[in-house]
Amino acid sequence: MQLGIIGLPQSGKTTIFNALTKSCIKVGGFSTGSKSACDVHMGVVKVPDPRLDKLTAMFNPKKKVPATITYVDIGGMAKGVSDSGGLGTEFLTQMHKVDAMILVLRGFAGASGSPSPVDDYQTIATELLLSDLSMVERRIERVKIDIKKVKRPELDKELAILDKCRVHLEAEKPLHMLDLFPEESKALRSFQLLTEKPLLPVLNYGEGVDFTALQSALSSSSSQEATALCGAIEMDIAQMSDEEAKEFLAEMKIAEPALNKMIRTSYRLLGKISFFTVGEDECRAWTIPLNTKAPQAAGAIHSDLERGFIRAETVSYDHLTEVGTYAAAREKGYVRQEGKEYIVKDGDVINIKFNV
Ligand SMILES: Nc1nc2c(ncn2[C@@H]2O[C@H](COP(=O)(O)OP(=O)(O)O)[C@@H](O)[C@H]2O)c(=O)[nH]1
Ligand SMILES: [Mg+2]
Repeated sequence: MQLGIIGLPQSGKTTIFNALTKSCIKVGGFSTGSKSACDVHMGVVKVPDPRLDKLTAMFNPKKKVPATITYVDIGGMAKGVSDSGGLGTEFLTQMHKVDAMILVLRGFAGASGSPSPVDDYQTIATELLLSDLSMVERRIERVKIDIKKVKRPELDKELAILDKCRVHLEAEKPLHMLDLFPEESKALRSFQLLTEKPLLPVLNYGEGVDFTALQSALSSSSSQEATALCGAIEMDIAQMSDEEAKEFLAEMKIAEPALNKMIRTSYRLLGKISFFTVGEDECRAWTIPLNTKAPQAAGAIHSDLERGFIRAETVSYDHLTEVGTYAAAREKGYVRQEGKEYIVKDGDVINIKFNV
């Protein structure tokens, strides 16, 4: 899973990226997103999950492998970019690779004045919409020309989908809110439109700012829960040793870094869940979309497991940890044999039986 970090210049994208990935990339620099790949930073982050920690303590494996998210710090968003020649190519290339975007909104007093996260949210949302709209309009023109030359049913279908998108975008609604048939979304994917991806607002607040007021205004205007964190503090915490961080958090009376919450929120908002595999070699968390059937979940581990799937020996995390050992779970009848139609639940501990 890849998440892009976007936002206006100087909103704290690189600061948050550093905090997430424990990197030390220079903050305060300007990036245009158009010149070179150097403007783009990429890092892999382990998803904090206390359940995996507990399973690891139970099975004492050689290795613990958490789920991961790749974060990409993408500069290059600014007001008016979509009419002044469009978004940079490097920006677009990166955006097409991500599953969703985190939109960082400045919630601290900066060089460009007092914070206005709601306006900034609207500005970016509009830029993304306009970029898609111009892409769709250009495509429509092309298809119309092609239709005049040859008669192909696919072209008519494509035109119908594009028109549906155009109407939706003109009503200022992002494409991820458009109801489409599966084959329509599949066709749409090849156009690589930006508003098709979920956009998660994150308020980056500073000292002396009433962030609860900003956060609730933001949540209502973006019609989804906005995460709030203080990028500067998070970056400091990320650069401390584990010991120091623990002390600091206790002093500040914070249960855990706000970043952890942001990581989990993004996981949930993207409709992802985790299942686990356990054993002496490794305990591991795997990421799958909500409502995935057992064979496809097995495919997340290896394609052979999907191809040769026989059944999934399954026990829920709660049941397993309630009794403390796999043998006890079996004795209690908590271990189930699930077939091809089983829908994997968040926290399932699974052992795939397969034959290839
Ligand atoms: N007060 C305050 N300043 C911040 C915070 N996060 C970032 N900054 C500052 O804002 C400036 C821009 O940060 P940067 O991460 O480079 O923003 P980017 O352009 O979006 O990548 C830098 O001078 C940061 O030190 C924060 O939470 N509070
Ligand atoms: Mg930056």
